[in-house]
Amino acid sequence: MLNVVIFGAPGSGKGTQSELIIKEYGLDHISTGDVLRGEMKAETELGKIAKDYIEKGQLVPDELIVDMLANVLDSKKPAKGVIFDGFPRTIPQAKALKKMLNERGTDVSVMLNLQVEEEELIKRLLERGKVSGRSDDNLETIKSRLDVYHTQTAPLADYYVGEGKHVAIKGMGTIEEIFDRVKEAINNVK
Ligand code: B4P
Repeated sequence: MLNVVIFGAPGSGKGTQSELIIKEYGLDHISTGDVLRGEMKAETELGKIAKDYIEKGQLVPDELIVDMLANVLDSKKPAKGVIFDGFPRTIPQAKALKKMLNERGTDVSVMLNLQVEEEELIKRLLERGKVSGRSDDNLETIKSRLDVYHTQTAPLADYYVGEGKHVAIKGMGTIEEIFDRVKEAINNVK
């Protein structure tokens, strides 16, 4: 099984690179952001709770996300492996993911850390906001998302360095240039 965690600040290209990885390697895709937006659209209990957090640029509480992820993982029954996009975002989520995968006889193969300058992140998200209709792609929310990223999510890089799974990827440049770097990193662990 090839299990890839794609990691980075909001707007770093996680969703964008995930789509290319899925095509190239035939992995199943789990994006916690997409699942949450689906729940919000369907106005489920989880969706209503998530909406409050997402619109403030905050993380949805770990317990909710971990339960949600376990359900999605069981419904997929992945054949080749999974790309985890936007999960984990905190150390408790990373530990929960390890446990979930170990219980299913597998583990994280590699964590790709997309590194993009702050100014570029803001530019990309504001640009996306013009067409996405996403309630969190506005300047005020983007700034809180970046704060949350620095305080709660960025420390996860060290966790994966400790696990021997961390690979830094320069996330500036064209989508194709970045994907070449991503493929090189994945092919090294395959
Ligand atoms: P996500 O849906 O994961 O969204 P994201 O981090 O904003 O976006 P992503 O990184 O995938 O976007 P991309 O760069 O591809 O999360 C949304 C919210 O959900 C979170 O804030 C949080 O509240 C909640 N949430 C999700 N997961 C959670 C978890 N595990 N725990 C708790 N809460 C959770 O794309 C950005 C834009 O850049 C696009 O328009 C793209 O076209 C463009 N772009 C990409 N690469 C480019 C390049 N090389 N050059 C120019 N533009 C590029």
